[in-house]
Amino acid sequence: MSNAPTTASFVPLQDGDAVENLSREARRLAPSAGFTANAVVGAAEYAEADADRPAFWARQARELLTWSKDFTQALDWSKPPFAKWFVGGELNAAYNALDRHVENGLGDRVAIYFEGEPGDTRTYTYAQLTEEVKKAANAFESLGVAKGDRVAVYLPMIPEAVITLLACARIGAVHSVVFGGFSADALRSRIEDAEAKLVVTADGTYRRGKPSPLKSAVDEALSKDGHTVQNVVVVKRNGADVDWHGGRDHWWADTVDQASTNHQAVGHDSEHPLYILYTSGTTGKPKGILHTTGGYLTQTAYTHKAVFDLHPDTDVYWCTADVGWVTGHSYVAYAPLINGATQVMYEGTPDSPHQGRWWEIIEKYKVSILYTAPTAIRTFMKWGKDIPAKYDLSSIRVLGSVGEPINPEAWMWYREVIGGNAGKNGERKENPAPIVDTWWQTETGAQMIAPLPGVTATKPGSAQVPLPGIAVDVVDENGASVPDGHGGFLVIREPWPAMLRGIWGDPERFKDTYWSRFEGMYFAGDGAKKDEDGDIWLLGRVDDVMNISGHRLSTTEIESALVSHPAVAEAAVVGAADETTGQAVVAFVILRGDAVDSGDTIIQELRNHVGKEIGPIAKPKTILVVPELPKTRSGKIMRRLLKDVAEGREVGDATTLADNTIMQTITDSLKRRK
Ligand code: 6R9
Repeated sequence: MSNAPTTASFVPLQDGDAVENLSREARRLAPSAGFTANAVVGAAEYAEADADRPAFWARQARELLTWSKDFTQALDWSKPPFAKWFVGGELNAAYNALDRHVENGLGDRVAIYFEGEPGDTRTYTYAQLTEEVKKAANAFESLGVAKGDRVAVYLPMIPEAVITLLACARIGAVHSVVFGGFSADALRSRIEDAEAKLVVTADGTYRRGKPSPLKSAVDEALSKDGHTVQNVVVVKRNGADVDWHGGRDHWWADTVDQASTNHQAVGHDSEHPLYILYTSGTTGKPKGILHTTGGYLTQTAYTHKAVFDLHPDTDVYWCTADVGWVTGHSYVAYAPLINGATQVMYEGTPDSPHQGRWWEIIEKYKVSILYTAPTAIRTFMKWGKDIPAKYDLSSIRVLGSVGEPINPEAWMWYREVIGGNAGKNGERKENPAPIVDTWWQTETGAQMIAPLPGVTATKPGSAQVPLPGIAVDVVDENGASVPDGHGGFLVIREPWPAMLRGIWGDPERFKDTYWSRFEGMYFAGDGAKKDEDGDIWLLGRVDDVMNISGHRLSTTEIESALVSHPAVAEAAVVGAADETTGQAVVAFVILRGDAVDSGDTIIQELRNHVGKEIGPIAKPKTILVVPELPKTRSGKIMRRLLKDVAEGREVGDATTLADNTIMQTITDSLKRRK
């Protein structure tokens, strides 16, 4: 492989083209002249934002949103780290996502093309979606939900998920979505922490052709006293039998579908809470990340327009993220609708009923902007390029990536095989679709680092540049900015509109977690490097947070699930490099003296136990039973050494261990088992 810089718009993928060292990756892919000429955002935005950040965002806020009361100040940063954006302004998120488009004559534009896993489809125009949201808002209000109340949402990827979120936003209720793949226990702790009044769920969904239940987990989560839930609204999705709690449970069809389509949206304060979304941190207890209205909607809408080069009248946009994750909030439920886009929503898995399902959907709806995660791309690479080659993907013009670092091989494959496909007969595009690798977090609310597709010459594997109006830096241990060519910690130096406003019910934890590591800066928890051009390369988490298929899980959370099993005395969990999922969960466990080490049986039981405690995505890929764990003199488990074992490397420096023979004991015991 050649590492010579190139400005060619397309570099074909060579067989065996492996880039072992990211810092040697030097390809540059400039946007085509045609793309740049039609781009909605140009290079001038960087200079405008640099000149006056709050003024830049104030312009975006006024252009992208309709305010029922204009704001008087762009940013109040007088009490850091608690920011207020667009002070004094009032707006309604649902009105901005729906009613105003209908009022502007766009009522017949398709808002959502829904594709269910079994093949059922539904289409909602903006006018129809507005009616559905008004009905849901009326129904929720009639069940006693008022402004400021919390609503827990435990739904699959069906239109009712978006309808529910927007209905909550319309009445000023705060939604708290819990991913449908999380267990009843995880659901209960989130319902209790947020003190939710209403739960919206479905009987179940489909997973790889099989019905998969949801309502039963809600029943289990609410089976113990001590929660605040008064009502449960249930969407009939897969027709499974469900237990029914009269008085508490209501079918969506009997409540929402019957409600009036008249509902007046009133403005809420710019800083009114919009939602809580729980995410894993370095301790066992998930954090309820709080987002508010005006700033969040401004930055999600701006980035959705600028980074995907959105032309709302012609593009068909598809973000594959589940609404249970932040990407499904910002870039499915909110930004595309605020921007008046047409989007595809798909319920199921990429291999159901066959491995070409996504490409079939893209061909069918002529998707032009696709936003997905590296783990999916690597899975498609494994399945082979012959599968997408059977479909006409010529409509695609922008490809987005999010959730974890994308390795250059996957980046080039994505660009060439998906972005370069000009028809099912193997024709190639002269200018493959540009790739935008977008770095951001649940906490940042919206994209922070990403190329602009009509401006930036992209580099395979790098998110590259902070977006206009965003001040990102890489600093050393002491908080000093590192020179180009060096690595360190990723920080954000200035407040940004979509920033989290806190951790639900825990302002101290908000300060400790994000603002105490470096004076006056937000610490993201990621390692990063500036290359010789000053472009940013993300290097993964520097804390005990793992990234499995783009989903955040904490080592501590899984360890505490493991030790809650009676057979386990101690557990240590690491994220080991994995070809497909980025990282995989590897657990080292010490069994209790009286527990019988029955080999595969106990391992299977422990995996299922973690699945029950947290959810199937948290199940360790590998569980290794060991006699000891490596600990420092202060008792801290040295996960670094376990990671060496899990990744099959020579074990690194073990001199700070309290007992430095332990690593030998562990490797010997694992060898004996093989
Ligand atoms: C949006 C989302 C956040 C963590 C973040 C980082 C990793 C996300 C990335 C990326 C490299 C990218 N991450 N996007 N790493 N390149 N383009 O994923 O939010 O679930 O909160 O995860 O994901 O480590 O800190 P969230």
